Amino acid sequence: MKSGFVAVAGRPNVGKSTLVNALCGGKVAIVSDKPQTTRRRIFGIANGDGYQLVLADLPGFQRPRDALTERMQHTVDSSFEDVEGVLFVLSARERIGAGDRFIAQRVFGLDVPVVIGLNKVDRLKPAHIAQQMNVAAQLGSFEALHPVSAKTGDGVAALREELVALLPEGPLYFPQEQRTDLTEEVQIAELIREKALWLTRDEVPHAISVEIEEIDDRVVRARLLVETESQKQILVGKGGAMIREIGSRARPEIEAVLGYSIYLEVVVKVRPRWRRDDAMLERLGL
Ligand SMILES: Nc1nc2c(ncn2[C@@H]2O[C@H](COP(=O)(O)OP(=O)(O)OP(=O)(O)O)[C@@H](O)[C@H]2O)c(=O)[nH]1
Ligand SMILES: [Mg+2]
Repeated sequence: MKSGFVAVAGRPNVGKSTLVNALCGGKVAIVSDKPQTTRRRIFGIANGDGYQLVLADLPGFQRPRDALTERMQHTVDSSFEDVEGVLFVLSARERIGAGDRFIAQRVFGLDVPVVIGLNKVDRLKPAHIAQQMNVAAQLGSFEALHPVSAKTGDGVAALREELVALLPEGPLYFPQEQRTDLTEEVQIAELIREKALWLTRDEVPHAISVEIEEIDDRVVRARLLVETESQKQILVGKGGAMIREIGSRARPEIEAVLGYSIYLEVVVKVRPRWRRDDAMLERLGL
């Protein structure tokens, strides 16, 4: 049995979580088109013939601006211990620049192999992909470089094999039917936040958090927290249209997590400056 942990690093929004989901063969982490979607470390577990690959999906590297982003960056910094390697994710759709070089300094300075995943190559011209591969190759002395599309699945199997090859002989760290270390409660809160992220923009996504009040065999009650009254109005929407939309998108996925039908109640609450409130962040598990 080969097993072990691989940390997934990269700038915000390059597709780390989408790629973790693709490597695990199912949804582990929520994904959105807004940066800073991932706020905590999430283990995504890929089980296969004779191996267990545990991927640590992480927040994107960033300069902290408040207590929340400080905690997020701390999570990133402390997640490189006891890993067998790093999957360094880049976006082929963007200029590979200073932000990536900053992360490269950190990950290539660790004493473990670094595999580069050049993501989002779908619908790019081969010449452009080749050019981005050249730029990526200059970031540091990598173990392997894989152009992939987390979206279409192109190159994902080869990347998975590469990562599995880094693993030593080891035990099963998680039961084989388990795909993530997140509790059901956190998975549900994340699914509600995901739907709210896709439907909002500008500063609103960053101000959203979700707290679960109650889960039983019929009902899930959740609170969607925002920082201001105007953000609340946006999330409630005209006559409650927005919050209903969030609920109806989240409910089927929550039911898939729980394995039974529920009534979902989501209310929007204002919690001024929760992102700077350490006690509140503790309570949210961030
Ligand atoms: N075209 C394309 N889009 C992708 C691909 N992978 C991810 N995306 C999109 O990129 C955006 C960001 O994806 P995420 O997986 O949330 O990115 P992330 O790196 O985890 O972002 P943070 O958690 O905020 O750091 C989403 O809109 C995804 O749909 C890909 O292979 N191709
Ligand atoms: Mg993410």
